[in-house]
Order: sequence, then structure tokens, then C-alpha cells
Amino acid sequence: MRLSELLVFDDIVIQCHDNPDADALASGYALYLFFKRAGKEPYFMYRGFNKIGKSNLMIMLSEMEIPVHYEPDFDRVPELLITVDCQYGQRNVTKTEAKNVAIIDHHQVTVELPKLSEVRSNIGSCATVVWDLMREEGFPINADKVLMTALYYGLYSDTNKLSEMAHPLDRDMSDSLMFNEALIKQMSNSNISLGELLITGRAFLSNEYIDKDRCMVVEAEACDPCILGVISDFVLETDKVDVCVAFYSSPLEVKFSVRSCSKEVHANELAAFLAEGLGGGGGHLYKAGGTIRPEKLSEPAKDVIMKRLHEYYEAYTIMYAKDTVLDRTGMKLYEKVPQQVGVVRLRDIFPEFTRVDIRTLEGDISTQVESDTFLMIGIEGEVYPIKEEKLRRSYEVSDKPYEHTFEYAPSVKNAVTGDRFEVCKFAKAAVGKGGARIWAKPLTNYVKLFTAWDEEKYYAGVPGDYIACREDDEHDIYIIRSTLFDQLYFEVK
Ligand SMILES: [Mn+2]
Repeated sequence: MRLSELLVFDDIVIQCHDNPDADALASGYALYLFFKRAGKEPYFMYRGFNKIGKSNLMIMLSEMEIPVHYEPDFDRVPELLITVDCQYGQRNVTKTEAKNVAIIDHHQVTVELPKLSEVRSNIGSCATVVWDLMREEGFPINADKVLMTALYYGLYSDTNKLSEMAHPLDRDMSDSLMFNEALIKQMSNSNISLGELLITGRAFLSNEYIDKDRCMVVEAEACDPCILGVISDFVLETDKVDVCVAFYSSPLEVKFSVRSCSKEVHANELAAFLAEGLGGGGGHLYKAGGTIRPEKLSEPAKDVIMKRLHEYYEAYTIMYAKDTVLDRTGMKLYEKVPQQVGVVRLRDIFPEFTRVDIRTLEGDISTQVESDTFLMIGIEGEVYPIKEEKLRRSYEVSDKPYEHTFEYAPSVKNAVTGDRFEVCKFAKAAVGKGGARIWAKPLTNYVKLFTAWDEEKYYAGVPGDYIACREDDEHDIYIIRSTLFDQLYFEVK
């Protein structure tokens, strides 16, 4: 959906979820400004049993002059109702009758969505979704410091001070906003009420320690999700605790934060594992978080989390490629299908020795431009630097442009000037020379593989994925996704 599609309506009401948080308020406020600028008179409100009382939000409302109204008894029927940071029909938003409904959100979809909706479940905050929609309409976001501060604070508080932020679009927004730092500081230091301080203290007493996995689980009472970040960060400081899951369970949602300082447990992967099929989870290698829908649980959240943690630790076999030789039983010989990839000579975009940041769906990579540095764009949009010599050994580079679109277009930024370019626009097509042969077989178990070239970060494989080694180097072991294997390899008969 584009925001301009909503401009056919005149009588517009924007509604946050009940007990609004900073993200809901920021998103609604941004939309309010968008419609104002388009000549409309939008009405911005929230409902439910409680009026906003948390001190950080009180500061936000007064310092930013956010025109939101508390309307527990709202009974007008507007032409268009937009619910932000929630989905119309969900239990956390009081139902308002309306002739038309639009939804803008970033949670898991749990209702049947109306035609007018924009729900991006893998984005860190609703503010990011609104920011992207407004940007698309050419709204001068960067001319309004209050708006930028509101959007930033929405993302900041929904991702535990950005630490659980996972999507590159969130990073794009946080990089581009020039916000009022003093105000952010003031709000984030008024985040915990005295009541919540007691919740934090009581939560520590309810801990469950899994000795053999050096893992601690802490249950808190329902609270502001930021408390979970505080708890899990603190617990991880403890000797003999390498992984921590802090969670609370309320009738509306189960929220959890994951922290890990073990190189054998990626927090984002564990978060995704805990929530699989029940909600969503993700973040970074060391810090992550997620949500579980309570209606999908048939037993207490704590039991589910403990069971899944147990399964997680049981399931994975850890392998270090440099000390491993795969058992060839059941393996077949395959050859690589000549693949079309995209390549960019960075020297064509940036002066030599420029430091650049490459942003991809998997994360940011920094490198320095040298005359022989190329970027390679793989078939899933993964981007990585490669030296010209290595590139030419395995690929035939053409003069034809590389035409491809991905869910998130990879981009590269000059780290000094901040100028950003979409990588694909500069890419030329290249085709693999083929000939490389591997031994491979499908995995029947979960594996974490530390490859020979990266001993810090593992690659996870699940049953169905392929484990392979090069025919000419038995320690060059890697994992190939089941969804890609047939596109990438054919069997040598
Ligand atoms: Mn939110």
C-alpha cells in the first residue's frame, strides 16, 4: 500500500493500540503530520482503560507536543480508521466502528487484513514502516527534527535501544535521522518506574539455571519489554552464565529477550528457534528478542521455553571444519551449475582507499576500496567483497548489466561522506566457469559448522540442507540451503 492511496478520504482517525508505547505514538504522530501536510484534518487517539502515565511517554508527549487524545468512549464512525502498531480486531486495540479500515503495523499477522494495509513483520518498529512509506511519498522528513526524534525513539524503544534491531531498513532509518540526543537521553533515563524496578528484582528470584548449557531463564511479571533487556543484560554478566532468556507472559503476548556471549549460540538464531511457528524472533549474534502469540500455546510459556531450549541444545552437533573430515558414506559427487551473479568494481564508484560500509539483509560489512576489490552479489542478494584474481579464476565477467531485484536492495555507503549507492545499479553480470566439484549429502540432523575460513562465526544447517566438501580440499566444508541446492549443483554420473 502507498500512503497516497489513503488521501481519497477526508475524515481520518488514527488509532494507536491501548496502553500505547513510544513506537505507536511515534508512528501515529508521523502519519498525523503526513495527512496534515496533505491538507487533511486527521484525528489522533488511543483508547482502552488506561491513560498514559509512564514518565518517558509523558516527556515524549509534552516535549514533542504530540497531539494525541485519550478517547475511552469514542463513538463517532469515521470514514477511515487507521490502526498503527497493531491490527484492527486484535485484543490490544479497542474496537472503533469505521466505514473503512487501514492497518499499518510490524507485528505478526493475526487477523484477516483489509485491502488497505501495510504489515511488515520482520521490521523492528512500526516507526520504520511509516518512515519508509512517507519517504516513498517524498515527505520532507529530514526537515523536521521533532518528527525525526519521535521516529528514532519509536525504533529505539521497540528494539531495546537498537540492540535487538535486525532488519537493514531499521538501520537505514536510524542512520538517516538527525534527532535530538538530549531528549532521547532524558526519555531513556526515565524508562523504569519504581514499580518496574521491583519487578526486575523479583524476576531474578524466579530464575531457572541449566547447568550443562550454562544457560539461565528468568521469568518476569508483565512489564515494559525494555525491562527484559535490562534483566537479560544483567544476568549475562554473571559467571557461569553464557546464555540468558528473560521473558514475561501476558494474555496479550509473550515477550522474550535473548543474550548470548557463547560463540556456539547465536542469540538471533536461538530467538528464531524459540518462536518458530508461534510468533517471531531475531536480532543480532549477541542480543535478540521475540514475541510468541499466547493463543498458540497449550501449556505455560515457561514450559514451552524450557522445552524448546532443551531441544535447541540437544539438536545441534557442533563441527569445526579444520579438524573434520566428512564420512563419504552416502555422499554423491556434484558439479556446480554455471551461475549468473552480479559483480561491481568498487573503484568505479569510489576513490581508492575509501572505507565503505556494505549493507545487506544479513548485516553490515566494512571494507576498504582497493583497485582490485570487487563486490559479488549472489543469487539470494547476499553481498561480499572479493579480490579480482579470485573472481576471475572462477567467473567470466561480462559487460552486460546485472538485472535483479531482491527483498532488500543491497547498498554501499562511503563511510566518510555518507553517500549511499544501490549496488545492483552498478553491477555487471558474471557467469561461473563451472568445473568445481563437491561431495555432498543431505543433513539428517542440525549442525553448527565453523568453516575453515571463519572460526568465530558458525553456519547453521537444518535437516534437509546439504553438507558438502570440495573434491580437492576435504577441509573446505560448507552447508548449502535445501532451497538452493538444485539450482546450484547437478550430480556427476
Ligand atoms: Mn511497535
